[in-house]
Amino acid sequence: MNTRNAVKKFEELFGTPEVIARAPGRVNIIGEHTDYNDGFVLPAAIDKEMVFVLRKNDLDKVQAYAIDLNKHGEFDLDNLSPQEGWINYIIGVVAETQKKGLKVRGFDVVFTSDVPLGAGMSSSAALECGLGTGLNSLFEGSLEPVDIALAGQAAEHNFAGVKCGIMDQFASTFGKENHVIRLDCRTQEIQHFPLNIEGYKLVLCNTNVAHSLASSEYNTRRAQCESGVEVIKTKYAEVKNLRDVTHEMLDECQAEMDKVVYDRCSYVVEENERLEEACHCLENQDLEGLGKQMYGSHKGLSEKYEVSCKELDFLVEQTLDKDYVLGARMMGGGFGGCTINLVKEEKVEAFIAEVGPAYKAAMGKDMTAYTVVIGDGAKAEQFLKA
Ligand code: GAF
Repeated sequence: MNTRNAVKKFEELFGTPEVIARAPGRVNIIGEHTDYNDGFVLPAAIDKEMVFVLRKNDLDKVQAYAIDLNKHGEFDLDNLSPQEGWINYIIGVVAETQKKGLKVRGFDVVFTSDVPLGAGMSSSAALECGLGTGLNSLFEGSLEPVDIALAGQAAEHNFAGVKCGIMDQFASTFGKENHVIRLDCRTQEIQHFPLNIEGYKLVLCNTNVAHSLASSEYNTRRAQCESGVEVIKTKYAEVKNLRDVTHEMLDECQAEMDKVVYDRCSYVVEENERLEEACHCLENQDLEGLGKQMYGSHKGLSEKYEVSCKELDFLVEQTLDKDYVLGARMMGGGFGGCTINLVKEEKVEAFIAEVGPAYKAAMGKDMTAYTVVIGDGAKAEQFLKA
């Protein structure tokens, strides 16, 4: 990531920086739409990140410059109400870290990113966690990483209007090189698992579509899961969330449930099981088994949870006749973004060279491919002039 450019721009606009902070985007191996159901997820931070250059000012306002958009924005600290566009995320992080006790005063910030926007790699969590980490350092706060991650999630809820779970912000904050995170979204317990996929690579294929449905349908899915739980609770009072539900409970309540709600709940129960199985596979170096779980996840997301789209389905179908691809599935919230593929290392180039043109011919759009490396989570450091 071009930190030097960001520093140069900052010096041009505001003077000498005080803090440099960075936070990555994420992939998710398996466990999709399970986080807000108190279930499990298996994400990892990637080698694509957002970089922030910051300094305090004495103006009681925030002055921001987004390098990649070539846009300036500013707001007063005594008016933290939501606004349209990218500045809303900055306002959200300031407001939500303040609520957690950080004393944010006026500051200047320049930021840049190589996390593709709208690609399902969670550029928004990179923004929230990078800025939160930077502000905590700039204002010598005592927020713990978990507070910063939760402030990021709250910014999504209260400013962006997406009732997301905790996966993206936890991955961006707690990522560890060469490890995936098995996150229990109920207890927030984190287990770092070595990602031993020797001979294979994680390849992301970006559909380059971001359907406008994404945030409204996301909130609808969450509401459907909650309405399913309400029905199950009438028979099983101890059930708090879909995490607590078994197939037997669900089937017993099927008659009282809308068919769509039943399908959504059934997907979530199965996806938690697939994740458990995927973890066993990773522990036993059973990459074929892991790949099978990934395909199962995609089928469920497409047919029962209905968050896929024709472009994502096409990219997954393209892998089915390729024995060097062990698994493929849509990743993230859905309705566009990327597929994640487990591809034999020496075939990665051939894979991209074959699927890219096939996608263009069928969908009329370019596919962008990324081979990702698993990296560390958010960090901040004092700026030291060279
Ligand atoms: C988005 C959300 F932000 C996450 O919390 C998660 O629910 C994901 O969609 C789906 O698994 O990235």
